[in-house]
Amino acid sequence: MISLGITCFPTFGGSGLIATEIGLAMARRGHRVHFIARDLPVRLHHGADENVLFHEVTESDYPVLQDSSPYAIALASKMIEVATYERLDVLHVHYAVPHATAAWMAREVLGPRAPRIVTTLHGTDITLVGADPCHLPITRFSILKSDAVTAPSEFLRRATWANFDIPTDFPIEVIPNFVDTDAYAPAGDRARLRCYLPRLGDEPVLFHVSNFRPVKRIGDVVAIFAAVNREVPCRLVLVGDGPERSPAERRLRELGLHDRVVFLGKQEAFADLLAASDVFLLPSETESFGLAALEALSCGVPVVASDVGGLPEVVDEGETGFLAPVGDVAAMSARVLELLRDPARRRAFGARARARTLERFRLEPAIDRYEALYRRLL
Ligand code: GMT
Repeated sequence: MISLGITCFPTFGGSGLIATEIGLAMARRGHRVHFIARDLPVRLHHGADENVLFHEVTESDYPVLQDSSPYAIALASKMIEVATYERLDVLHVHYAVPHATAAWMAREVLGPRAPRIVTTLHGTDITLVGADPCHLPITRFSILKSDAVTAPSEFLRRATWANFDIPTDFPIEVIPNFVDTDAYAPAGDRARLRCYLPRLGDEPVLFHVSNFRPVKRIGDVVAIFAAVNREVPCRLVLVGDGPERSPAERRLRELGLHDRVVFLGKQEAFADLLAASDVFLLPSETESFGLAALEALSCGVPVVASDVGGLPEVVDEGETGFLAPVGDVAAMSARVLELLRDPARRRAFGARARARTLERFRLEPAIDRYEALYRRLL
């Protein structure tokens, strides 16, 4: 039995979902799992499994610290406490910034009693935040000090070596992200879509899921939908929330399209709605992997996305979806129309998407690889 600590951001995002699924799967395999986070991770239903425990990182609010709450220090202290009381064997942190740094601090304090540190990189820690000169030296150091480092795509492995000037013989294991193929399955529920989209007849439905940050290019989602809708009347469902939601809602109203669109906000249970849709849109500026696209493919829904980052490792161009240069709204709209105008082709893409997800991105084989990694370190 491995005593495993897991730290992640409890936000509506792929890294937290992946961390949670790893923890829950390890608990099902009889290991003891301790989540150490600021809040209960999304989709962690605490209490559902006696092998899963949650430890909240609490931060003190001292006036002298002004607006800067020292999260990394509070986290490191909690890691030390949990590692000591629960005799952690492995501490698996998701995101280099600042989680790998906090884990390194904890290890320095714990000395020989310290757990082994596994760092999984997810994207913005490498391409944006960590690569920012004000974070770069400590991010690089924390990556190099981890006992093992993993990345969800070949793209992110190469970006880590390049952005941090790390020699390519420094091992970074690529363990692709995965999806629960039972939860994300082609069994769609068009009737439930109708609850959100009144008067939805046979019109096709486009779908998008994200945290609505600028990197997701929500403006392109709106522009693609508007262009497609001019040719083939359709609907748009958006799941998630974030800073770009308001501008998108405003734009859709300006275009007079708001009654063809529904914003569901942050939702956990949308797989049946996704599976009942026709095309998934992900025109991001960058994605280390694109877990939302994988969830769509698992549901048998073709993806039209940017040809960037790790997306070509997830979406097979011309077979399970289409990829176009970042910002090329015209090309993406044309690809969506191709799929909508040829339902047989769309279904063939969907069937291949499901088959390839089952071949390459199932949960259990990925968990086998994480478990093997933990055992190797011990
Ligand atoms: O995309 C985001 O802004 C959320 C972020 C996260 O924290 O989950 O996503 C990153 O990690 C996911 C899980 O590995 C990947 O699927 C996303 O592609 C990656 N996002 C970016 O690289 C922008």
